[in-house]
Amino acid sequence: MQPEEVWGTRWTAASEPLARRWMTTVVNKQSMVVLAADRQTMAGLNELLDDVAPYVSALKTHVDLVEDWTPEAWDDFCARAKAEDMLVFEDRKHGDIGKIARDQMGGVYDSRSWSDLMTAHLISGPSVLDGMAEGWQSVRRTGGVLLLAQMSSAGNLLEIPGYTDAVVAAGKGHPACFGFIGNGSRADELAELRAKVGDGKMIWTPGVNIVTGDAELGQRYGDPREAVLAGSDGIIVGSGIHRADDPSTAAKQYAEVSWNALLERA
Ligand code: S5P
Repeated sequence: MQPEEVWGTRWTAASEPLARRWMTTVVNKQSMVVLAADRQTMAGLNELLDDVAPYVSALKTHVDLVEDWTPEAWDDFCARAKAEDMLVFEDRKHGDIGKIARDQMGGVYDSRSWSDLMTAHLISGPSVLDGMAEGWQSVRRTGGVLLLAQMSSAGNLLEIPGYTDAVVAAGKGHPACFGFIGNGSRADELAELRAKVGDGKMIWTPGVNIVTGDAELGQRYGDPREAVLAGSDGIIVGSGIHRADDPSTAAKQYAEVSWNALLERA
């Protein structure tokens, strides 16, 4: 199938190269799965990648939770993910002023050199988008920011009236904004976010699991099919895959659920 057939108006409206790259990979791999690879050792991460690579279209990392991190091991891990046609997405949740966010993309982890995508809160204002764009430019790369417009955790302050609207207004027309993080655990709220965003930007959703309901430390889970039908363009799945008895089978299942929902939406 061609991406245009599967993605419809989203393909036409979201014409930036990274968005097109994502939508093409989803069609090639028949999977909207963004793997939240929240394991704490390099061996655990590499084993996970071996198990699930065919069913995952993007790899989401938290580089600072890895206990035995080294630049060499990390470069190797990212290279392996990229060879499997995955976008590498560091979930850094930047929130400082633009010039500091830019410089934090250097430092020990040097995330500007290996990440294709990165998260940010807009709490400090739109300079974070400009600063992060400069971060990638400084190593002659282009990346995309996913702005936190909603969160999956109970009691999060992004629910305060007006916040989500302000994030969408700032990100919608900004070239460095790849899209938004929406709340996958509440399909009705997600559908409202999609209406505000329109078709021009991606929405990726954490807080999805085949087992729905309240979970550890305030996390909430909704159904992945419902999230896609409500407008999600990428389902972020962590423990549903990396803590499963058989991560490969679990990843395959999430891939199938997401792909079938995307075809149903088309
Ligand atoms: O609102 C959010 C935003 C994010 S990016 N809620 C989240 O859970 N996340 C991330 O998604 C979180 O940092 C974690 O890496 C992943 C969810 O993991 P799971 O194990 O609950 O599926």
